[in-house]
Order: sequence, then C-alpha cells, then structure tokens
Amino acid sequence: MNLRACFSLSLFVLVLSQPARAAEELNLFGWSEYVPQAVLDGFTKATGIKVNFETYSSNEELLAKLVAGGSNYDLVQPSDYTAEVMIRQKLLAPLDAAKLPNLKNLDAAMRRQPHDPEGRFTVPYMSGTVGIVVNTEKVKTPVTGYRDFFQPRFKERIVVLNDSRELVTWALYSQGAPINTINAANLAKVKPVLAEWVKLVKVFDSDSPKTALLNGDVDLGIVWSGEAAILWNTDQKFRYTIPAEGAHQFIDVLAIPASAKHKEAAHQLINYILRPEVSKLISDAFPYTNPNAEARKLLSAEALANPASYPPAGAKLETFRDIGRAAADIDRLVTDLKSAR
Ligand code: N2P
Repeated sequence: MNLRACFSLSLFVLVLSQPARAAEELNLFGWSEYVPQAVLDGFTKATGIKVNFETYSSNEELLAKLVAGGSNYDLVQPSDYTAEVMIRQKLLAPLDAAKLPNLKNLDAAMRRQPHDPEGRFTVPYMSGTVGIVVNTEKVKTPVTGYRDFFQPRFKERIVVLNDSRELVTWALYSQGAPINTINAANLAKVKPVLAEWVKLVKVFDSDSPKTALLNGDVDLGIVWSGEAAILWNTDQKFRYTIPAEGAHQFIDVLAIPASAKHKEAAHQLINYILRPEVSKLISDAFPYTNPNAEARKLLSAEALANPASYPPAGAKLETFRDIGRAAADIDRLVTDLKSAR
C-alpha cells in the first residue's frame, strides 16, 4: 500500500471509530391544548433538535411526576403558583439569561411576579383567566357569577374544569372568602356548597372543555379563557364573562427542571418560543393572553378584540399562591365530594 492509500485508510478507520454523536433531543412536558405541534416542528427544522412532547391537564399531575423523579423532563410548563412550589422545593434550575436574548420581547410587567420575584427560574408562556362561558342561544338569562351559574335549572347542562383548586376557589368566591387562605374553617364553609354544585355538573374536563359546548352536550361552562376564546371565534353565541365575585388569573411559565439532561436545548426552545412570529403562532392556535409585547404587535385587531383573550380592565382578578400542604386537603375534599355525587 502506498503512503497515500495508507493515510486514506487510517482516516477512514478513525472516522468510523468515533462514537456516533447522539442526535440532539429534548423532552417537553406541557399542558394539553396549549403548544401547537407546528411550533415544535419549526424548532426542529431551525435547530435540528427533536422534541419529545408529553402532555398533562393539571398542575398536580406535573408536580407529582416531577417529584417522583425518573421522568427526564427538560422543559416544563407550570402555572405561576406551581412554579412557586417547585422553586421552594428546589426542583427548578436557574435560567441563563445570556442564552435568552429574546426575553427583551416580553411585556416587562409579566416578569418578576411574586412566584419568581427576580425572574431567575421562569419565563412567561401565556396568561389567562378562568371564567364563565354561556351558549346564549340556550341560556337566555344573564349568568354573571358563580351563584347564578350553579343553579338547579342547569343540572346536567354544565361543563367545568376537572381541577380541585379551581372548584374550591369558585366556592370560596361565592362565599366572599379569600382564595389563598385555605384552612379548616374555610374548607368547612365551602364543603356543603360544593356538594350541591358537583351534582349539577355533566362533564368535568380540563383538556378540552370547549368540546362539550361545541357538541351541544352542555350549555354553559367554567373554563380556561383560551378555550372560551376559541368558542367565540367559532360562534359568537358563546359569551365569556369574568365572574362578578372575582376570578383566577394565571401566568403559565416555561421552566427547566433541576434534573434536566438537555438544559442547553431547553434554553434554545424557550428562546425560540419568545420569537414574536413564533409566539404569534401560539396565540393563533390557542388564544390566551399573550405576554410577548412584540408578538402582540403582530396579532390582528380581531384577535386583540376577543373578549376572552383580552378581558376588560376592571375585572376582579387574583393569582393563586403556593398554599403548601393545604393543596392536599383541597384535593381530598373535592375527590370525596365527586365520588359521593
Ligand atoms: C391549556 C390549559 C392552560 C391553562 N389547555 C391552565 N393554566
């Protein structure tokens, strides 16, 4: 073998003996009906990083899986109050702001909220409210609050979120009680109220409560605002109202678990989602309140006028806070009441 052939052969052997570079991927655990597949596909096209996407329909489900360990998630999407729990339990990794230049696109008011005062661990994804949606072709009388909503005449005509903290909150509001003070006295106060309410509900659904309304299976619901916004876009007979007694406002965030194996890729996906044109795609598919000021400039006048996505100023809105162990008491109470109905 001449020298040249020998060199080529050794180069060939060298290349073959290199360990194959693992294809880059990351594991996203996010809410159902919230992250368009087109956005994940666009990210893969732009970066070559494959996204494995698994969904959940409650903060409790997310928290339980993360606490149990062994799940390999690289990016999660808790609501503000659950991010607060995760920060307290040291389940989240601090973010590297240098890797997130698109943070500048966010409305500054949406960052540094009480769940993460320095914005070290979380980046707002979408914000929203929980309110009443009514099929006005079927329900002719105004339904302005929780007490009008849970009426015997609406028995078997109701869909609500399948979410214990939400249900207890509505009952607390109906009694004029504070929503973040969960103690035995307040739970005793709402127990008989909820016992009656759960008997009126036909469908509990946190994934896609719009479906039962669209199908005509039910005539009214208490749902995530983005679900109500989709209903409005489909047919304006579906009207959204922020309950007069007050309503839950959430900021859902992106965060990287402390145990994540692909933190670099997770930062890349966060930064990609913060691109105005990408964030607009999310709003187009799931019209919640967009916290990205640059993306909002790209939204149509019609999208910005959707009363569920952008509620009127002056509504009484409150965020949830970390309530520690009382969360388990809420869960037990609601589970027991549902099984007794
Ligand atoms: C998406 C639900 C997101 C709102 N399906 C819950 N915070």
